[in-house]
Amino acid sequence: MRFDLITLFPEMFDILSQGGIVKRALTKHLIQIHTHNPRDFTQDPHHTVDDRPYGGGPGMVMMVPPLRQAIHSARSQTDSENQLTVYLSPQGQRLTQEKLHSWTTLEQVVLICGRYEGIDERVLEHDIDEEVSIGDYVLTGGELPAMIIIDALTRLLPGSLGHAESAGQDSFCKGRLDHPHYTRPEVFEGQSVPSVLLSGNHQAIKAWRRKAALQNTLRKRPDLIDRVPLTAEERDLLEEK
Ligand code: 4FD
Repeated sequence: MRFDLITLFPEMFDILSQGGIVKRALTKHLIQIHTHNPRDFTQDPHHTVDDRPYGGGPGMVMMVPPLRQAIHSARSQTDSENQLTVYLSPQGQRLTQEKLHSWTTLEQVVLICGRYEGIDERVLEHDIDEEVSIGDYVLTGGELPAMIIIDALTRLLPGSLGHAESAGQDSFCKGRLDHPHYTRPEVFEGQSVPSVLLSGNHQAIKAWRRKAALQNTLRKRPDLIDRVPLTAEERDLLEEK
């Protein structure tokens, strides 16, 4: 999978190659990251990429010509038609683990990072497949949301996580939270690890984890249960002593 970032701040993405699972995926050639700066597609002496909004008001808007040229240049760099162009904005559809899963087979993901008040609406109408938001808050640019998409997608690609890791049993699989985790020491400052986890009884451990995950979900994120109602099996699990 290749990621193409349309950004006025390409240096921000250097951090991705400095460590962690994304760096490893780059080294293993599981992913590629390319940046395209709309400023490089300007002709005027000041390399203008933004302008004042028609109709007045505060702030600036990213103008069509350099932005559209940068997007077209990025998209022309692959022969594949298996591409998706995403605009990160607070007005987008909420990013979900489900949406990320549906993107894992793409050849190219083009991520448009807006600055100022956003981009000229005509780019949205003509050049963007999906407008996506990482959550209901406003940032100074789309670069951090784009990095979140790169991070979350990379860890879903086959070969990206090691043996020990694994994206299978994550939080948000099937709309339920993860179970609690414990490691050494067995007792620390009077707090002990639930004894079932030390029992070696793998069936009992599995049952405990499923119940604890469900209790976690009910307590911390009841909205997830509303969306995917309890199954008969889950009801039984909760009623056990
Ligand atoms: N919640 C998000 C995305 C971008 C952003 C921007 C219009 C501002 C938050 C378009 C206004 C882009 C998000 C840049 N802030 N800031 O995903």
